[in-house]
Amino acid sequence: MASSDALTLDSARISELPESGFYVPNFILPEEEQYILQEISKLPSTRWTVLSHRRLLSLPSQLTGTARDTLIAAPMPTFLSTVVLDRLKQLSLFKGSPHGAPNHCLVNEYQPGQGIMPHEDGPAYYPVTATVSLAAHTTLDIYKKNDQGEREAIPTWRILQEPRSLLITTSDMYKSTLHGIPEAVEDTDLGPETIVNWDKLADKTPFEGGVAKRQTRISLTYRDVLKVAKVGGAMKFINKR
Ligand SMILES: O=C(O)CCC(=O)C(=O)O
Repeated sequence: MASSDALTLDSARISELPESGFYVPNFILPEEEQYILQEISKLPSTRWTVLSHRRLLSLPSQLTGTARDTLIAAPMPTFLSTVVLDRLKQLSLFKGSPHGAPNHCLVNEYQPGQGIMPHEDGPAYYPVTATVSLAAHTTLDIYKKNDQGEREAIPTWRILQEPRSLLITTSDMYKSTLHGIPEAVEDTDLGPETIVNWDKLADKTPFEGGVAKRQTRISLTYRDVLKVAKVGGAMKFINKR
């Protein structure tokens, strides 16, 4: 999406999903994607938290406090704020959030075969999540909760996220569903019957055969952390650890 294009979410709503999920293909340009990827690659490997099924960076820092729900006030790195934050502002998604904009970004890197367990984003954040995909596609499974509030065993919906796309979840979609990325080396059974945002894809060609091999994908998950502590106030958390 060129920066001169008017940004609007009207045509981006995924109508099959509960309120509200939005998919914006080509949210950033290939050169903007390359810039962000290059800046991420310059960070020392020691900054990454390596988990068994992915690695992640929590920027500007990890959440702290006993409930791990507090951000120590700090600016977002420039490579995460220019381009994406500027463009998100035009969508007015975070207008009503406590800080008026995302103040935190989780950078996840997945190798083929890696994924993330089904989960909810939870109460530490204002209920809007904006995820930009870089370098490669993935599929995201969306699970309903049953009457007991537990996750159903089988996902009800599947979203395909292309490189450079933006996925937004808010409202009921944020609060009443769980999401996860299956650990797979390729995504299969892709098509209009199985992918809820099929008609919104920028380029169906790589997926039309129904199978797409996974490649290394980096995602940027932007959120507004509700509790922010100034450095002095944050010392009490640090001293407790
Ligand atoms: O990588 C993604 O697209 C999903 C990330 C995610 O679910 C999270 O960070 O909570």
